[in-house]
Amino acid sequence: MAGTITEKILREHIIEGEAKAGCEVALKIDNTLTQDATGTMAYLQFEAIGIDRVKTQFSVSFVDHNTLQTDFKNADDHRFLESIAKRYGLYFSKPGNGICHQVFLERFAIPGNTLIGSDSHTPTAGGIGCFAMGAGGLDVACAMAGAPFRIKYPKIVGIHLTGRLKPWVSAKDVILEVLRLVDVKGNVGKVFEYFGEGVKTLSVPDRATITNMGTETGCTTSIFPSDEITYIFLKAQGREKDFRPLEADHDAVYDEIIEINLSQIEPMVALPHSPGSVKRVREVGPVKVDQVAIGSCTNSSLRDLKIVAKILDNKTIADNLHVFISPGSRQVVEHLIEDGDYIKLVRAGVRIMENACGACIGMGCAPASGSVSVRTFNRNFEGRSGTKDAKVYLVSPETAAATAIKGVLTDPRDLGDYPSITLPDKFIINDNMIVKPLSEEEAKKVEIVRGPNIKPLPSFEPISDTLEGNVLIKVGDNITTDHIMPAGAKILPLRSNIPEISKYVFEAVDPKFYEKARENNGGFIIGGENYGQGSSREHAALAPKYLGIKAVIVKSFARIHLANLINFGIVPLTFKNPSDYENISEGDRIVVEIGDLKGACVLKNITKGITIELEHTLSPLDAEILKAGGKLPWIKKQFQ
Ligand code: MIC
Ligand code: SF4
Repeated sequence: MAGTITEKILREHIIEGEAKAGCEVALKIDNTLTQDATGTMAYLQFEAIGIDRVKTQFSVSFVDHNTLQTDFKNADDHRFLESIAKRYGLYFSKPGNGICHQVFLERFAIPGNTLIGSDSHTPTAGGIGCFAMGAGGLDVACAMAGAPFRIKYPKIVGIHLTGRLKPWVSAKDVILEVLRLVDVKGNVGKVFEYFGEGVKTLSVPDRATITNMGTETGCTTSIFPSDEITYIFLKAQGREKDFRPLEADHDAVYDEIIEINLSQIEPMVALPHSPGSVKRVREVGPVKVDQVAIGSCTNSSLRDLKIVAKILDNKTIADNLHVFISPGSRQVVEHLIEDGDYIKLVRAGVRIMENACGACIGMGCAPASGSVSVRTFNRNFEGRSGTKDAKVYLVSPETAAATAIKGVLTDPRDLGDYPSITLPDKFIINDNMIVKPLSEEEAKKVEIVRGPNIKPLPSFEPISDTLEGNVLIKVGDNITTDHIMPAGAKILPLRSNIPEISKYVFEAVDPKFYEKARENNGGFIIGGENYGQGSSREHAALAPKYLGIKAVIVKSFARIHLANLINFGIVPLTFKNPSDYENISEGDRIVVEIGDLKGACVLKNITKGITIELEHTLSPLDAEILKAGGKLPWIKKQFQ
């Protein structure tokens, strides 16, 4: 049967449901990944389900986000995660081994497999032809317990690549061009599948940069074929046995096609504060820059850092700025050292940080007040850098390096000849920071270590048919999970402590939100389009739930956040007529009749004396889960 890559992989993994766009399907999940900031919750939930060992082909637990150890909290979490991995049969990648997505791509990802990860950039593995999706921690816990993962069968958008990138233009510019075309909203339920001759000109790490930042479009995932280039990468990683060819058939039919001629792409930049505000670097002009940061799971591969080293070789960074580099993995660092690139970076004046998420999630390297930071990352949401009034621009490694030399946002083509780099036929393979799963017998003897930072999971009650309360906050379009539940060096260490972290919900949007939620005994959130875009952090649902949020009523939701709301028993509703958004204000008293959530609902605005029609996209199963008070009580029952 002819098909796209997506159809081929999904066909092999659908356990239940119809392969028709918009219909719910249950997928068998081959692999899972977690990172520390979402992982502690995911494993507390896995423990609560009560399974003795992970049931996937393999699962990996990484530590890459909370690596600053300013007190016991993060270190406690690391120790907990290591003991959990040993107890339940997972691989454990130690802090310092690298960013989960980069290490997963190098050492674990398998073409044709399904993967879910408790991190929204899990689609990075789509660069190798793996069907990889971000999910809430609870969904990952369920997959580890052997339960299928449910999604709406996607619409498949074919991105037809022709031509070849010109010198100084790289994969990051391709995904920025995609974002310029499709923006950060309106892509829920789509898979972006790349095909065409242009694909053959991109290496696996290039492809992974594109699928990584594809997350910012809000799609379910992005995927590339698995072809001879994939084989070369896997062979260089000593993993050729994991190769499997996987390409769309010539007569494959896509729901929509986007044409991109790689030869016509120029250096691009996403302006503050959205990855979708994309322009050509040339159009933006020479903005004065205070900081350049290179790294993150988007642009920290060996190729990316080698090109930066080549550009900075025998140069000095401009006087007016500071440069940080966070390599993606220890494999990348070992190569930079062996190949003599590390010294080039150090000599140029770069501050080389740990191979971890670091600056990308505000774990250090926060810019100065009101300053401009040019970064190779994937997100530039307001305040995410750790500095509320900083302006963050997103660019390619080439543009970042050119900017570092010139001191102003610079089109790298201004530097003259494009340096050439060579990548190894065989990467340095050193897995000594990956702890392998123990045998079943050994695993049973492991004691789980819980420090005082790990608080038990809160439990929630079934939901009644009528919800009543006050509107606690009304927000606009494109609210990110960073707005709802901020990250950064101060708040991230509280991820394993829901009562404590809930004090920071909406902190930057309304510093009084926590008090209001407490005084009103919970209530409602009203929002616009694309509510909950960005991170997969389930804390953006779990902490509001803990504060008594009953329902979130918006114009539209981002996919992972919608699933997280259902998982934690907050009712996600949308306006039937988006203009009704205007008919509710903060402080209004409202009553929502949800009944059994099988059909539409009605909202009575008691303060304004009006009635508003609401809708939802909940399947009967979602409704059942919600009414039970969330997925944990529901899944526990299934396994009993
Ligand atoms: C992010 O990039 O926002 C994060 C931090 O990696 C999150 C996960 C988290 O909040 O822990 C993500 O992308 O899902
Ligand atoms: Fe880490 Fe940033 Fe990637 Fe999130 S986007 S996984 S914080 S590097």
